[in-house]
Amino acid sequence: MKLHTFVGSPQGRKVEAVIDHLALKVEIEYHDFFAGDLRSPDYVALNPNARVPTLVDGAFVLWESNAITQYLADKVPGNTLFPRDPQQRADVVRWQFWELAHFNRAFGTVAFETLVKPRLNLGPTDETLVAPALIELARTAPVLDGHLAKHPYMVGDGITIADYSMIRLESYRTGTAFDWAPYRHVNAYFDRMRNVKHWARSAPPSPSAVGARPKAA
Ligand SMILES: N[C@@H](CCC(=O)N[C@@H](CS)C(=O)NCC(=O)O)C(=O)O
Repeated sequence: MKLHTFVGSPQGRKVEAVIDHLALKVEIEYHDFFAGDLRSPDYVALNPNARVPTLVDGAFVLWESNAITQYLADKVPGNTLFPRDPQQRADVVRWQFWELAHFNRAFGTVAFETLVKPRLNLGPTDETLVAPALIELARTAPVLDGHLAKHPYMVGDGITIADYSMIRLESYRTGTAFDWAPYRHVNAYFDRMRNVKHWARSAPPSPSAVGARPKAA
């Protein structure tokens, strides 16, 4: 199997963490986002969205990070990352939909507009995008905080793929123009999960390495 991603891609890091957690043998190709690799005809033929991640397993090509995490977990019998029990499984899927559609969609917009753009000199912050995203983030952060006040992980007593999905933007919390102080359970969860070795190993070596082709060892 082969994973296409770029260094530090939050959606790609979910998948890299799952690969590491399950000790799967997957070749990882890091594309250079800034050189336009994702717009190349070869890559767009694999993923017409021109986004990462994309998994290739023989003739099967799969994009959408949460679908990839489910597919990989299902390939390893008996693992606990994506439980077989229908209710636990639906719970995992529920949080993966929620993070993509609501919480991290809003967090990602605020992080990109207020932190990533200034950091990488990508133009002015678009306040018309930031304003509704802040409203959505303020609506969803208490939901996550309330859940984490009562549960150590998103589902059950251990890490599932829902956790790797939920934490994908944790490294952008500091520096993003949102007041996280009221959400102490979210902060504690992000701090704890940040040190989980499978997640930590997917981290970029530095903020400036994000999106760039890795230097040859
Ligand atoms: N819903 C998609 C989103 C993929 C996505 O937006 N990936 C980002 C990197 S985290 C990307 O490739 N961005 C490049 C671009 O938007 O041009 C997924 O979960 O895989």
